Amino acid sequence: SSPDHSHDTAVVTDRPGLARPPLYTVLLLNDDYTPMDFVVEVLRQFFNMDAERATQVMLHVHTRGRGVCGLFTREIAEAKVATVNEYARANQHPLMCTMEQA
Ligand code: TYC
Repeated sequence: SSPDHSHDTAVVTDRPGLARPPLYTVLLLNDDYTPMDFVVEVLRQFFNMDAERATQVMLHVHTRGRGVCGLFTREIAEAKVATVNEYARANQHPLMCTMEQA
């Protein structure tokens, strides 16, 4: 009869050096002061969203308190968070961007 390959998946796929890195969720938090237009522009500029998607995400954050901007590797997520928070502060808005392991 045929050999049983049903347990071979890990042996074939776990090639050294090719493991996928852990992913991090980058989030925007709601606040009472940052203008909606500014949040939409942040999502378009730094997360490559079109106007419709950026508006959806902004309204989700506005109504639910937080929302997902995207999934990234740790270094990219850290850079996005720092860039957004620095941009918000430079424009004197309290907008907060954070990250957590997915
Ligand atoms: N709540 C803000 C307002 O009413 C809008 C807002 C949305 C602020 C999303 C932050 O991450 C945010 N102007």
